[in-house]
Amino acid sequence: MKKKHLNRRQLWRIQKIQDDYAARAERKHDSADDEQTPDDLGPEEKGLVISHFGQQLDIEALEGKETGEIFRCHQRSNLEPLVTGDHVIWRRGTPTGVVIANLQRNSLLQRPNNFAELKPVAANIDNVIIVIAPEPQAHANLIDRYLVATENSQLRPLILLNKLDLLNADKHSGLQELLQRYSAINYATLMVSSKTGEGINELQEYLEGQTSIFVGQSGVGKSALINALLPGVNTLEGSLSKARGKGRHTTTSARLFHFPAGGDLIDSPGIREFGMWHMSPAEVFRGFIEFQAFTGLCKFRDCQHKQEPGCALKAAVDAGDIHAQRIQSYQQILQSLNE
Ligand SMILES: Nc1nc2c(ncn2[C@@H]2O[C@H](COP(=O)(O)OP(=O)(O)OP(=O)(O)O)[C@@H](O)[C@H]2O)c(=O)[nH]1
Ligand SMILES: [Mg+2]
Ligand SMILES: [Zn+2]
Repeated sequence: MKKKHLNRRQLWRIQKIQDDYAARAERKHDSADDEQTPDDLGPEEKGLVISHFGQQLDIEALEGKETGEIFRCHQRSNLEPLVTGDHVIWRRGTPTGVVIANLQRNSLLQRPNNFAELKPVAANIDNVIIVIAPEPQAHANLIDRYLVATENSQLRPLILLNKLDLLNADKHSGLQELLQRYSAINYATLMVSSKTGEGINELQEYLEGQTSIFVGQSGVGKSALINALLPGVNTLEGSLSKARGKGRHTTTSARLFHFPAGGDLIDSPGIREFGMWHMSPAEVFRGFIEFQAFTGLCKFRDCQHKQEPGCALKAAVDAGDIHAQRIQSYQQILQSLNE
């Protein structure tokens, strides 16, 4: 390769560009860490993460005369990603405060994003409300994926059928059968309509005093349910299909709301898929609660529960103790771990 000789002016320009670049990076680092000098910041206090948007967080004050008010903050860059429901130590500032520490979490719901990275969704929750509806169509495998996640995080799931007003006995008999399948293995299920209010009181009783997150496909009515449970919060719900992609109010980040009588609800963005690649085959198996009674009963220790002779799960399906669709779902998730 021909050696390139740079003249003095060219060298000077390169040096200047590099210096500018370094200075910019330094400034960026400073602003992410401490926008203000420490003197501009208030004392350390406890707060609750209500929502987060990119680099910024909405923190609710848990102390002092402004308890309950929400302040925009950024977080110290050395902290791990914070999520809705996290308890933190923060300091007020103008225009933005700073979160300087996160307190220990009791629980954490995580899910992979579109870039195959595992992201925390919400912390310190008790219940995961898996919302399904006649429209958009419910997928058993997505429900099962949520159940695997909740079973492995010691969270309590509720399978909630919303849009009961749209339920047509003939057209949606499969959906009712689907719900019965889960109540048969002792999962809590409920049918409601955020539109007519049917079942909303019962749902409220189930949720009050605890922290619950609404999850599920986009358009099933998670935000509408929160509006129905907490009139006046107005979480901006979207309208289905017609306006899809055209200013539809699809939820883009998780947000926490308080019940006046105690307890919290978290609205979360809808998803299309729930990747499970971060889980081990053993964790997936543990996520199917009705399989547990048959652990170790197959003829072969390494039974894959496919076509092997003496498979206890296969026998349970034949005896009507396990639904064939659940085994299918299990196999489908296992298969996806290798993709
Ligand atoms: N008929 C009927 N429509 C409902 C009901 N609940 C919600 N909807 C409608 O369903 C659409 C979607 O509702 P959203 O609450 O925005 O759905 P979401 O689950 O929050 O969607 P994402 O934020 O995209 O995840 C809206 O047009 C609601 O009005 C219901 O009980 N019955
Ligand atoms: Mg929503
Ligand atoms: Zn087996």
